[in-house]
Amino acid sequence: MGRRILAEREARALALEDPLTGLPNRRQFDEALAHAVAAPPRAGASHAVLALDLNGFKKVNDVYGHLAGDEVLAQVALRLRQAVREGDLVARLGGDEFAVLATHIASSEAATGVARRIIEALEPPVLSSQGEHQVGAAIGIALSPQDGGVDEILRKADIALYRAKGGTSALCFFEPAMDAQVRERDHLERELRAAIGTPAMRPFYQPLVDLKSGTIIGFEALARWTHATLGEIPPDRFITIADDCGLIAPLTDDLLRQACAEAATWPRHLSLSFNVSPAQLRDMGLGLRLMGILAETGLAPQRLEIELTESALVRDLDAARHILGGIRDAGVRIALDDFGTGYSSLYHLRNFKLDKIKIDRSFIEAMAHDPESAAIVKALVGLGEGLSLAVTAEGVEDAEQRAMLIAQGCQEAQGFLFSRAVPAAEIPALLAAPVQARTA
Ligand code: G
Ligand code: G
Ligand code: MN
Repeated sequence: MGRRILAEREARALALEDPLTGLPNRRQFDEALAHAVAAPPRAGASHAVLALDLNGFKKVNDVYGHLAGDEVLAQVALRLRQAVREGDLVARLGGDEFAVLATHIASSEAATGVARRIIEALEPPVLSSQGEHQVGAAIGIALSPQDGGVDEILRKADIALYRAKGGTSALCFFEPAMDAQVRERDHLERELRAAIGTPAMRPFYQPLVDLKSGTIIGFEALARWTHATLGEIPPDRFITIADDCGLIAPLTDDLLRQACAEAATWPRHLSLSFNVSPAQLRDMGLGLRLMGILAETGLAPQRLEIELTESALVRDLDAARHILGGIRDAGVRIALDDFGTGYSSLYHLRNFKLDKIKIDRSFIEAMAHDPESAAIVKALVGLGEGLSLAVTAEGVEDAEQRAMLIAQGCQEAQGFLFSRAVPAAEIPALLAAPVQARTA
């Protein structure tokens, strides 16, 4: 064979093949898919596209290095190829994303069968030169012709994959309703991007109260987004979106700047509590930006308290330790939010030198009629005393709860009994109101 022909053949292979795994690449996958869709299956049968994404692959790269990551990908490629039928195409689309084209599948059950075989094939740990790695997979499935044409089908398998990753089942079929949801989410994401830095996005403030005296000791900033046509969008929803799409840092900086500037105008004994989302505890720049905002707004670090959930700490202990250590040294306090719903581990209380626990409102709500919840609240108050941690009861809604908490020695609380979160303009009135309003 001539040199030129060899070189051409090699160039073509390179253009269609992923060099790391030897699998077909996206281009070859697209060609094969177009080819398959052009030759429709028998009546009742389908071509199935399975979009696949590894779980925990980023961790392999981060912890064991890219070489180990490469080895794992090569092993996974091998297992995928063994798990599918002769004639099915396994491609690597990039990173830890793979796709399978299984043609002439008799039924959706048969597509499920293919997906299950793949999931099972990836269950045993994968070996690299650095050790064993557990990498499962999530799979989204779309079918041709049911789910649309060539340019629709992989996108729809991806939508189903996204659902599978967020859900409890590792495998998920595309459904038309998902398309609408994805569009709605995409719309919200764009609107969120536009809202950051405008008056539509601002913190409200809910007071923290000294239970016995009824005096206000600080405020928790709670994000509020008022959309011109969609109305109030709940923070749970837009914080999740911001976390997912890389907007959490600009959103937090904006809210924190507003809240710190506001808090700097309050009487000096009042503190500001601010929620930091789980995704942010991997953001190594967080500490510096936070210190910058304090300096810029003139709020003393001692007046700021950061609220975290335990799941955030646990996800990446070292990163959390690094980020929190720095701001804590500067005098910022750290509180563990929603305590009792996550790991509730004493290890984290000790290891992170936390300043406060906030007892989740589910315990406060249940306390009056459920002796076990009451016992847990009591135990947490005792724990706080023993470890010199402040304890705040969240979600106090009535006088009975308030009385029980006082009887158990709890000192601080928050909840609708005292006030909802209010806009900054209403804070002076709250501060001026007689304490009886919060002790009756
Ligand atoms: O404010 P509530 O009204 O609905 O808030 C719901 C959830 O959203 C709570 O868990 C709260 O911690 C979270 N949240 C509210 N404001 C913020 C914020 O500014 N940043 C982050 N990360 N979470 C917030
Ligand atoms: O997770 P985090 O503790 O940051 O959440 C604060 C959330 O609790 C906000 O959604 C706030 O509106 C809500 N909240 C504050 N006080 C009460 C209360 O007394 N009852 C209820 N049900 N929710 C409350
Ligand atoms: Mn909170």
